[in-house]
Amino acid sequence: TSGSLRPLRMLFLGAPGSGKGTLTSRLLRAFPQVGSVSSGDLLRQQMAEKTEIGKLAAEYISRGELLPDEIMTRLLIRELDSRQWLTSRATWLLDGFPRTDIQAISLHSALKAYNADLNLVVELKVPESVILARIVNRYVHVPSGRVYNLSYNPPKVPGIDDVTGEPLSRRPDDTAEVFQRRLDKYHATLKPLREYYAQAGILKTVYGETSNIIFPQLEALVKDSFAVQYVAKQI
Ligand code: G5P
Ligand code: MG
Repeated sequence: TSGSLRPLRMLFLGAPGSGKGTLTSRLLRAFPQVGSVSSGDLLRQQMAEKTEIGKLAAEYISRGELLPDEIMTRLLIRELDSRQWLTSRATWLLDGFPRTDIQAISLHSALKAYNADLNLVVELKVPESVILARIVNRYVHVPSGRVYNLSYNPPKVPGIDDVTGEPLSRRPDDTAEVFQRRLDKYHATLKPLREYYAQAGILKTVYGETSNIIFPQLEALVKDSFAVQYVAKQI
């Protein structure tokens, strides 16, 4: 029975452009009790508000570099805390954090105290040629983190967010040069992170050239093993 199943606390691992944001939105529609936080979206919101972290983030992000581990860990734990998600009953999904083994270890020690550790890590594997073709067409709505692609999921009105009617923008780190650096960074930091979660016995991998192919695999991983309400038909 669902009574013996655990609440979902999941991390998405995947290269820049692999579809973490896109698949997060789809998962939240299928599993409406689950909440999500994207570290990149948090940083872009701080940048828009021109906070101290936002100013720092702008420098790192524009170069395609990762921000220091301590800063990211503090930011994300503060965010989880402010949403009252540091409890063993909470069910949530993280996109983009932890992304180094040091961040993983820090998050683990913080969550242990609340008996609220991660219990599923899903690595997205999408061919690099496919990813590169997507990025030139990406538009984002910064306040919500919603992502669009001019060919795959275009906004109803060009340049305008479907939900709020506010303007969309391009990401400053989506230029060919910076994007390549982000991909290289990802591959350089992935191995120890992946090993850490494989050791913990919670790492799963899904493969596919499109989010439509990946999504059902993801849905199955969550539906069968976690106590979360499932909405089969999505509009
Ligand atoms: P972010 O914001 O975490 P990345 O680099 O991890 O950025 P990104 O670029 O946001 O990841 P994504 O979320 O995996 O990619 O992909 P997405 O936006 O959903 O999809 C990409 C595009 O493809 C979209 O246009 C989408 O519509 C389209 N698409 C999706 N599926 C399909 C499909 O099937 N077909 C087609 N044709 N298109 C599709 O991090 C940014 C920066 O913040 C800092 C770093 O500087 C980082 O570079 N940062 C951190 N630094 C240190 N530690 C951390 N933990 C940090 N987190 C963030
Ligand atoms: Mg994203």
